[in-house]
Amino acid sequence: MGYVDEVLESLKKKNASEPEFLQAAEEVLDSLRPVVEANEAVYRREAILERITEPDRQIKFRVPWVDDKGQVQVNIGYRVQFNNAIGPYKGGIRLHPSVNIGIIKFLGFEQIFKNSLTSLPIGGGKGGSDFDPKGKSDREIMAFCQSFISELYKYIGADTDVPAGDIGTGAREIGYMFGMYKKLHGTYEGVLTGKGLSYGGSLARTEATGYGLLYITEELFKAHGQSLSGKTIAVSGAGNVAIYATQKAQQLGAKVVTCSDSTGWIYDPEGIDVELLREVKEVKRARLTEYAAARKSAEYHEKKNGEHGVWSIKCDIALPCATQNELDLEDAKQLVANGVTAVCEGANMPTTIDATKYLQDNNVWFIGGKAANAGGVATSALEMSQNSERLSWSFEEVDSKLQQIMVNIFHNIDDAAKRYGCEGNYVAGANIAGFEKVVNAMLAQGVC
Ligand code: NDP
Ligand code: 2IT
Repeated sequence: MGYVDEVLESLKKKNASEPEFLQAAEEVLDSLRPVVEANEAVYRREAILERITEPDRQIKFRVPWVDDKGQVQVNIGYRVQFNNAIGPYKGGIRLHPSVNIGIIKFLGFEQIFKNSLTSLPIGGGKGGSDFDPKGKSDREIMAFCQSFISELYKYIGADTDVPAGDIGTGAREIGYMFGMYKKLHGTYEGVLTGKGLSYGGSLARTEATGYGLLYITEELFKAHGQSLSGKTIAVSGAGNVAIYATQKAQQLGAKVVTCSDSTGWIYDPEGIDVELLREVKEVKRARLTEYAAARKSAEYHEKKNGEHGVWSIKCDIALPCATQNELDLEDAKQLVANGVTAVCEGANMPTTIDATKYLQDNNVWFIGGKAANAGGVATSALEMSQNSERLSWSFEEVDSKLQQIMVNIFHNIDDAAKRYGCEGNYVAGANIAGFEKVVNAMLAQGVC
């Protein structure tokens, strides 16, 4: 049995209760085969694959907080510090009832390669809690965030581990966490990114993941002699990534006709009204039924299991921007039947492995999340730079750096795929390019 298969087998035994982590590990290791085969003796001796798939450490803690009725609630908090070969651990905090250690491990593992692709000095980590922010008052959110960080603060720091937003964690939550960190630690430092602009946040961080997704998609089309102008796009999600992906797509001349949330989805043939969507989701924190109620051209569909949702709509480009495994094989077949040209992942691992293979086998250009959504964490790293030099850059400066980073990522993953004989396989290209840099650093730093 080859080295990759041995390690995958052992991972399956050791992590049987963590299907999302196993899925992420299998996707990466499978596509690293040509690199591993070319370096097998060294990687085996140095146990590179065993080391890169085992987190440096996993922190799990109790998060007690008092709700508005005076009742004490208890949630579980996690931080997985996966790999810091190329920089301090960096990755978001997910607040969602589905969060468990396997989900945080899959996200932390992917973050190693994504962060490496940005070309900036950041390692991989991720955190979160099974806390559900939906329907909570501002005071309850603050109580949770303060309790969460009052344990986590011991393990993070501007040069150690720098958390940020993810599902359920936006500027409000980061603000409450930053305030409590500052009080407990007694330092004013860039320990979190995605901060408000008046206390160390970076312009363009809010927009960065969605904008970055469109910058790389644009470069993909350019490389194939096409542009985004006039293209029809299906987006899923209605959160931070989906909103700013939609905004940038429209600026680039495409038409986004869908969005979705956890209870339903919208088909708006005249194009999504981004300002209305922002009002419904960012300000009112309401459901998409409110979008439909305010817009004549929009059809609202309740989410139903077994139906394709936004993927049933004919489009040139599909941008999954909600959550993991939201685009399965049947959805992929529907997209291909409808003539889709490209799928680029705004979310982390939104496409199942068999759906990805089906899309690739049917010549759909496919860029996975580690490359396509790297603009968010890249801009977080730019926020860290600004915090270190105690300066704030203009929106244009950050945005143009972001654009350059995404263009570079596209060419790096394209080149890596070509180097290893799998031209056009951007998933393999991203995994290989991300892996090479981290492994070189691990080898240079010895066994640690
Ligand atoms: P948000 O919390 O802002 O939005 C998530 C959106 O997805 C919401 O509209 C939510 O619906 C919807 N959704 C639908 N089904 C689910 C489900 N089962 N679980 C969670 N959400 C669901 O998160 P983001 O936009 O920040 O994140 C979206 C994806 O992008 C995630 O995979 C995240 O890991 C990834 N990502 C985020 C980055 C960032 O900078 N924020 C950077 C890189 C990747 P509802 O409105 O009903 O809650
Ligand atoms: O998945 C991701 O890359 C994020 N949620 C952003 C992480 C960050 O540190 O900005």
